[in-house]
Amino acid sequence: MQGYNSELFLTTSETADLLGVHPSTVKRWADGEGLDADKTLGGHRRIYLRTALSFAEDRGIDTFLTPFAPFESHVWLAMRDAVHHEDFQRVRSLALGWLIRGYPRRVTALFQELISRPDLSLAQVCDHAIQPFMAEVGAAWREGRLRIGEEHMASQAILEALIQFSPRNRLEDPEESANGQRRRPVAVVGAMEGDHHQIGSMCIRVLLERLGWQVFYPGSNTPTEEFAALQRARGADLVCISTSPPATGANIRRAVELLREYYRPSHPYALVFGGSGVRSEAVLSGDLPFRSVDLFESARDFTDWVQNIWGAESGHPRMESA
Ligand code: B12
Repeated sequence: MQGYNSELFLTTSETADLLGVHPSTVKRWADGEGLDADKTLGGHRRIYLRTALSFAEDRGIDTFLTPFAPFESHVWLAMRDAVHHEDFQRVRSLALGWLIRGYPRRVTALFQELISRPDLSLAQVCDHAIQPFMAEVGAAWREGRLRIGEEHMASQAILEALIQFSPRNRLEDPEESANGQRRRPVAVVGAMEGDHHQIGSMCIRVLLERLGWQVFYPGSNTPTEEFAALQRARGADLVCISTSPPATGANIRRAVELLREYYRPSHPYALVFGGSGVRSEAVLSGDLPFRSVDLFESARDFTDWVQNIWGAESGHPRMESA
């Protein structure tokens, strides 16, 4: 067969994933039930993406690519790089192109698709797709390739993609509401006073929610006193404060000093600062009352910490992987 190794020829199991059926169903369809397939020299079936999509359309099967028409093949390749090679370059250039051409809803849909993939962790998507994509958006704006309105649209598109995965937007889990005794760990997550960047803290909010935490989210530019008040009012086990540049070590130290004044041993909690604004000079020493104080630059390191140290120490049931 001609060009069977082209990037747009799918294996039987890739076709099955796309069409939401078992690979044996794809084989049956390919063996005389209307799905055209080529064979490799080794005898393996290969199905051209377009063929699979028009077959799906004929049978009324919706695929994850349906909302992206006419860019199905671009999205297919971008998702394949992301899922199989942890390479998000195609995702980012596709999203940037859509932004420039005025299709922010497609950007939201693309990131939603990434976030919903069971084979990618949310931390991976935040650190390797969302963070570098927004950095590219910032660079494109500085170079004059994007207008400020488009930068705002990019932020909005990403925030919308993330918020879809907040449990408040899902149906209540009946088992959870019926079973009042099992207390979920509680966190307060927001961005530091004076910091209007919201996406980093939103990543951490959704990540913790996925791990089974109950999260109170005051948003960006949250006064330090507000973090303290919310922690006490909600009995939070963890307070996470996001900082972006140009936040400095001095800002973090000031926040720690203030939180120390408000700290009550009757309401113990761990304190975490995170984001591209954390700096090693902010390393805190001395006798601090918090259960712990940590700094993280990435969502991945934070997730490992939450799962390996915090989860075990607090005695909460083992949480599912984010
Ligand atoms: C979008 C954006 C904005 C938007 C924010 C919109 C919104 N609703 O959030 C708006 C337009 C409001 C904005 C404003 C400003 N911005 Co701005 N902004 C950006 C941009 C392009 C993207 C930031 C972003 O969302 N990144 C995506 C998230 C996911 O990345 P992240 O925050 O780093 O989070 C990741 C990690 O750090 C970590 N993380 C983050 N938080 C936390 C928290 C915890 C607890 C943990 C564990 C981990 C963690 O996990 C995340 C996933 O990997 C960056 C460019 C860049 N290179 O980052 C500039 C950037 C951050 N902004 C910058 C500047 C200068 C400003 C302004 C001062 C501009 C101005 N002159 O008005 C103001 C500041 C306002 C303020 N006081 O905060 C500079 C900072 C430079 C510096 N060194 O000082 C940057 C770097 C752009 C640049 N190169 O000039 N900005």
